[in-house]
Amino acid sequence: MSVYEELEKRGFISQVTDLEIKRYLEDNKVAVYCGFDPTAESLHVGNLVPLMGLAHFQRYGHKVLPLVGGATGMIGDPSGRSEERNLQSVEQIEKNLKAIKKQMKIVLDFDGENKALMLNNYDWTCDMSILDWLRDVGKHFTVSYMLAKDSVKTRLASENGISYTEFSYMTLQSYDFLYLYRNYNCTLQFGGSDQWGNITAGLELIRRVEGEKVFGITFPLVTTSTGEKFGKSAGNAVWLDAEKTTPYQYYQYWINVSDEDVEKMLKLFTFIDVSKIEEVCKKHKEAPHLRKAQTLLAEEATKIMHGEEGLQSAKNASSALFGGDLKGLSEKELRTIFNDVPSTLMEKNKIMDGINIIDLLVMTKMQTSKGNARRLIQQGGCYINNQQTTDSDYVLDLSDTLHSSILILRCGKKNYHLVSVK
Ligand code: 629
Repeated sequence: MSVYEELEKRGFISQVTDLEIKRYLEDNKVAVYCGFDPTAESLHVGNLVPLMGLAHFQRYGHKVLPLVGGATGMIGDPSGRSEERNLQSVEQIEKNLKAIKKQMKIVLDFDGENKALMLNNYDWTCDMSILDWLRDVGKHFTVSYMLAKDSVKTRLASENGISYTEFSYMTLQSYDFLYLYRNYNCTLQFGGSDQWGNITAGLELIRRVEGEKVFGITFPLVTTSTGEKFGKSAGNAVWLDAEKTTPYQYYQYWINVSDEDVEKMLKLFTFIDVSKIEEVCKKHKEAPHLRKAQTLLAEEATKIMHGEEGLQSAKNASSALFGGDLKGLSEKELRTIFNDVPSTLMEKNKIMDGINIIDLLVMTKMQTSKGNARRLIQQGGCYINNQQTTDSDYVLDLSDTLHSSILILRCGKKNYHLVSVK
C-alpha cells in the first residue's frame, strides 16, 4: 500500500492538485511540508490532523518537513477568516513557537533514520529587503490572480476589507514552497482545505520560476456530525498542552465522541490499522452502549499525546470522578481531577477544631439548609472522599483530609465539591 491509499482510506484527502499524485507517491520518496503559524500558545486537536498526516508520510518513508511560521505568524493568514487579525507581538510569537515545536516532536519522529526536519520560514525571509521581495517574488503574481483567491474575495466583500499586509500573505507562503523546493527538493505541500489557495499559489510560483511541476494535497477540515466545530468542548478549544487541557479532559473529549463520528475519528487520530478499526466499529454497532469504539479512541489518542503515564492519570481521574478510591492519588492529581468542580477555601484551624458534616455541607452551599443536609446524609447520599457517611453527627478533623490539604465532598452521584485546607 502507498501512503496515498493509506491517507485516502483514513479520510485525509479532500483535494489534490493533480490526479497523477497517486502514482507519483507510489514511485517516489518525496519531501513533503506542512506549515503551522504560531498564533496560539499551543496547538489544538484540529492541528493534529496535519501532524497525523505527516506522520503517515514519515512511516511510509517520505521526508517530512514540518514548518513553523516565524515569519508568516507576523503577518496573519486571511484564509478562512472573516476578519483582519490583530498583529501579534514578537515576544508572543517566540513563546508560541517554542510550545508548538515541542508538540510536533510528540507526533513526529525527529530521531530515527528518516528524521523529520523542523524549519522556520523566518530563517529565509528575515534578511530579505522589501525591494528584493517586490522584485523577486511580487513580480510573479498578478493582482487579478491574487484577487481571485477565495481568501481575498470573501474579505473584499466584507465590511472592513483586507489590509495590504494580509493580502500579501499568499506570496510569503508561496515563496516558502519555492525555497523548500530549491533547498530540500520538496515537491509536495499538505494542508487543510482552507489552505488550497495558498498551496496552489505556491505551485504556480514554482511553475513560473522553475518551470517545474509540484503537488498539493488538502485534507478536509474536520467537523462533527452535528455540525459543531471539531475540537471544541463546550466552546473551549481542546489543546495539546497538558497544562491547558489535562490528560483527563483530553481523554474525556474523545470518549464523548458520538457513535456517528467515532469511526472517522479513529481513522484520523490513531495509527490503528484501518481493517482493525472497521472490525471494531462493526462490533461497536451491535452494542453501542458499551462505547468500546470510543474507549479505544480515547485510549489511543491520549497515549499518542500524553503517553502511557498520561493515559493512566486520565483513567485514575475518571474512576475518581465516578466514585472510585481517592487514596492512591497525589495532591496534584487530585487538584487536577477536581479542577472544574466548585471549591471552598478553609482555614486549617477550623478543621483542626473539628467541623460537623452538616455544617460543612451548608457552609460549602452544597445543601441549602441543615435539615436538607441531615436528610441527605441519613439517606446515604453523602460522601467524604468518595466514602459514604450516614452519621449526621460526624465531626471531621485533619485526619479526614487527603494530604492534610484536601477534602472531596460529594452529594448524590455527581455533585462534587473540593474543600481546600490552607
Ligand atoms: C507558511 C505558513 C507556509 C505554509 C503554511 C503556513 C501556515 C498556514 C496556516 N495554517 C493554519 C495554522 O497555522 O495558517 N498559512 O493555524 C492551519 N495549519 C494546519 C492546517 C489547517 C490550517 O496549521 O493546514 O488547515 C488547520 O487544520 O488552518 O509556508
